[in-house]
Amino acid sequence: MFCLPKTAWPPTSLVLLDLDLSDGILGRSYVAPYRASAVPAVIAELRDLEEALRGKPIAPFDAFEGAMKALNVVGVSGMSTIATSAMDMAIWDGLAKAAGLPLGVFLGGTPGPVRAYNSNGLWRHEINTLGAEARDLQREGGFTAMKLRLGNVHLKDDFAAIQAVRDSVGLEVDLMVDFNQALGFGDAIRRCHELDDVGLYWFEEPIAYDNVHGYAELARKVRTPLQMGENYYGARDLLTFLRAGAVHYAMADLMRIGGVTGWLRASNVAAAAGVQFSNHLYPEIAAHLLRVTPTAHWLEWVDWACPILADPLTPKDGTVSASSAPGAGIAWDETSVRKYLVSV
Ligand code: SMN
Ligand code: MG
Repeated sequence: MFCLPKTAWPPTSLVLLDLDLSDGILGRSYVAPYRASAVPAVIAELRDLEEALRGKPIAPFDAFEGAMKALNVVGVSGMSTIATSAMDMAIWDGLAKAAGLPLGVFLGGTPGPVRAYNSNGLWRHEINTLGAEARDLQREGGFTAMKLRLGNVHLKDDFAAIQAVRDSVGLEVDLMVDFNQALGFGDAIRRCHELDDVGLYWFEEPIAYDNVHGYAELARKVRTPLQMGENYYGARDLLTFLRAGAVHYAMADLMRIGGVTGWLRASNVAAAAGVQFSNHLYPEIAAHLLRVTPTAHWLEWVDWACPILADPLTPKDGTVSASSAPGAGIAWDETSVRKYLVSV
């Protein structure tokens, strides 16, 4: 297990997991718990989970249920689910490798592209540079959709940011906007109404991620679809939002939703509710999973893990296709890993 810290935003400390599933099969996954200080806790939980798996059949369902039961004494949300997700993704990777199939095919799907938006930039910073950045995001991989971060102190700066991107890439590009929980409820009502008529694709996380009633109220008041989900844990949290009519679109972060097992459960809950489902980060695995997601929506493309991957994915014509190698296609660039390696 390794940790890979970087300094610039997005601040990424990656925990890389190699799970020895016997017969020479290594299940691999990574999670990005954002802060370097969170890494030792994730690793400690992973060591517990590894101990519990020893000598047992390789069965993701049992491993997942066992982990959630064992870890609920320290709380199901947070570190427990993050570690469980990493373990789960590594097990599924190993099983698909053992079957000699790409993960998405192993799960019953077919290989192929999924439509993607470029999320590799347009952070909330200096407005003057947004136009050039947007153009670069569009060119790299032929993207026709991208995400801009809003929630500036002043509404005029949100408008200016949108204008800068539109002036640069035109109206044809689908523009998602993400507030990253920046607004209080009252301000969100005002801000979302002000921005409702400028043709944005979705409003993401305008308010605190766990304010279900706030989202439900907002969902009734805005015309631009509401999107959220990167911060909730597991299918039950998603169900809470769906039951409350609190979202128009939903997304899941593989580190919080419970890895592949959690994604399969949550995505089918979303599908039953008729809600389109996207990923948050982890595009290498999401490219497989969106092929077996009944209401598959957008793949969020980020290249954060690319520096340590031996075969990073390459977006093409605004789409991403999962690796065709057996498993999830996650292999480490060992030289690069050694360069960033930090012992914990
Ligand atoms: C985001 C937040 C934190 C880290 C990475 C990305 C953002 C997104 O909310 O949805 O891309
Ligand atoms: Mg977001």
